[in-house]
Amino acid sequence: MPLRSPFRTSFGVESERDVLLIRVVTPDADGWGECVAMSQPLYSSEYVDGAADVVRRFLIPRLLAAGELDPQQVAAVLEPVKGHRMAKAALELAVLDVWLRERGESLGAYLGAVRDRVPAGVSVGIMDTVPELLDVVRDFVGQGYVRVKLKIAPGWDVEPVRAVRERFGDDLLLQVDANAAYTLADATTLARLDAFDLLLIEQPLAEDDLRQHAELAKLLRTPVCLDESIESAKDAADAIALGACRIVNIKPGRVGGYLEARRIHDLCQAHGVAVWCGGMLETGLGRAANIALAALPGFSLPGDTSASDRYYAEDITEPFLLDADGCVAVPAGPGLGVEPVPDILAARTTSTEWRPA
Ligand code: OSB
Ligand code: MG
Repeated sequence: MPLRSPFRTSFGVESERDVLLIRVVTPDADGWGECVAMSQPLYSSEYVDGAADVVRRFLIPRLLAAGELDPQQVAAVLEPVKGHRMAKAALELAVLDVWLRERGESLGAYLGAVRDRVPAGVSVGIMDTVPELLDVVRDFVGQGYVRVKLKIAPGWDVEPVRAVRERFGDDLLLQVDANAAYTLADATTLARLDAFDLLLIEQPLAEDDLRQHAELAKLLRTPVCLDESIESAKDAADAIALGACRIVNIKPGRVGGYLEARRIHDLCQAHGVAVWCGGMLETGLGRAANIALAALPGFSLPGDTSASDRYYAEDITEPFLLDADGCVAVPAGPGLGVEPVPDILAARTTSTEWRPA
């Protein structure tokens, strides 16, 4: 899937999205799951070819050997396989989707959604120059996005953030995401961001630096939010107990699925910790599921749940659109509530494998 424009973060540049989809077929329905693993293991250790391999060789065989099962049992069946949460999440979502479609229930209703639309934020990559960044942010604000997230990295932090805050004013909901690019030794630089009234700073330090995030949090006024560090509800419980974050970015792929994502939501809600729904440049399939999750009551901050055209000139589903209030609609149909457009999917497909039960 070619991206409309290259997406640059502290860990690399993405110009296209190599998407692994899983389709589960039963006599009554088809179910879809999207794997969020990227082409290279730079955001986390998973990568798309590795995900395809573990799904093919270890996950599907275990699932088929388990016989008839409900989606709630998928994670337990796959649990002996270590890691590979993005691969597991895709498989669980496909099973959950087909099960819900058979029952005529939407994913949002199943998960406990309390809204029929959710406010959309936008994640803005690192640019070559500040004027270029200001143009891009101006376009997104003009389109109606209710919150802007700037990717930062050492050398691209205080100045771009200052420029955006000065240009767009104090009312713009603004936050930053470092994708683990700093160390505790950078605390004084990061503290300079306190001047710009940011909603949060996302994942400033390495994924395994929970204790150091707790130390950093004491040195910053800006709330620390964790992304890469949180791979499970257990991680979220530890992070909260340590004081490592006040906010959690919930990405279902990163935590092994939508059911674990809901457990993190419930845990954070009980602790008064705000959550929001992250994204991984999903197509309409993964996007539909993220938007359903973002409609749960604890999602009190706008997510990276942008409209399809922020990423793709042509999505593989009917595109998600931004409404006049900067929101996207939660799909109401059975399961994900959207499906691939056959011709578009066929044109984008580079390979398929079929595993009979
Ligand atoms: O860290 O949130 C991140 C995209 C790919 C990998 C990691 C991240 C992101 C984003 C974009 O920030 C979120 C989106 O709009 O899908
Ligand atoms: Mg992030």
